[in-house]
Amino acid sequence: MKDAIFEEIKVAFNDYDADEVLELIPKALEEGVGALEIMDHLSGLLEKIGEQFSIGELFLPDMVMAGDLMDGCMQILKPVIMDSDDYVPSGKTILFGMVRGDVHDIGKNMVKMLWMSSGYEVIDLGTDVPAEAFLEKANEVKPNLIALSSAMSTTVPSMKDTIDLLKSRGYGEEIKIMAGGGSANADLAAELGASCYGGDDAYEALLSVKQLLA
Ligand code: B12
Repeated sequence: MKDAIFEEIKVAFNDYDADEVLELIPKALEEGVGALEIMDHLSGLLEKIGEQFSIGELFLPDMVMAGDLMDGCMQILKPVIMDSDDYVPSGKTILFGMVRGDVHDIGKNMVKMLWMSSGYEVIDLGTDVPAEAFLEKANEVKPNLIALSSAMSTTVPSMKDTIDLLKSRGYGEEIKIMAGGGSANADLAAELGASCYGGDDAYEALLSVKQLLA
């Protein structure tokens, strides 16, 4: 059952057939497929489109259409995920954003959604956030954690600049700095001087935060 509907979603997604995809998502939910599983499936489809872009089989407009379509899907999945049994206000605040130069926000929004649905307050600075803006907001709100996301290898230097600036002002000790996003991994996070790597996907990001802010 799940395989069949996932295949239908895949075909419609790859055709950028928004009407069809946006009908299939609620249908999958009705059939009992979990919202997180659907989100995972859609992420895989996006990743494939990214791979085809990188080898010149697809082009920028494809990524734009796929990104818009994913946004539409997330609008349907968001209330389901936010209506989580896991919700217990934690009283903990996470300062979050995409580093300077990076406008990808689908992954960040997924992570944010899972954190919020588990009771964390997330202050989302959005995309293309300069290091100084992270510092200014951190000084203002004194978060329990600062989480940085970078989707591209080209914005890794921005992540480094942000970590350097934050550490020069005392962050990274008591208030940890977490690195994540498509271009990050555990080795890179250590190399950049982050306090930790938050994980490969939104679910791992949630587990890391639960552990870190327990
Ligand atoms: C959709 C898309 C776009 C859309 C973005 C729309 C949007 N609103 O986000 C648009 C069209 C705008 C776009 C633009 C560009 N893109 Co683009 N894009 C993608 C694509 C296909 C999907 C990204 C995505 O949403 N993935 C799905 C999400 C769920 O995955 P994710 O972001 O990795 O997030 C997950 C994890 O990383 C993790 N996570 C995320 N953040 C954090 C943070 C923390 C703390 C933690 C713990 C975890 C975590 O959890 C998330 C959920 O599971 C990727 C391909 C790919 N492999 O990802 C390319 C990709 C990222 N783009 C790429 C490129 C090159 C570009 C452009 C430069 C293209 C151009 N020539 O203009 C521009 C750059 C714009 C900019 N300045 O940022 C390259 C980057 C290559 C590189 N250098 O690393 C990729 C990898 C495609 C490729 N294979 O070549 N893109």
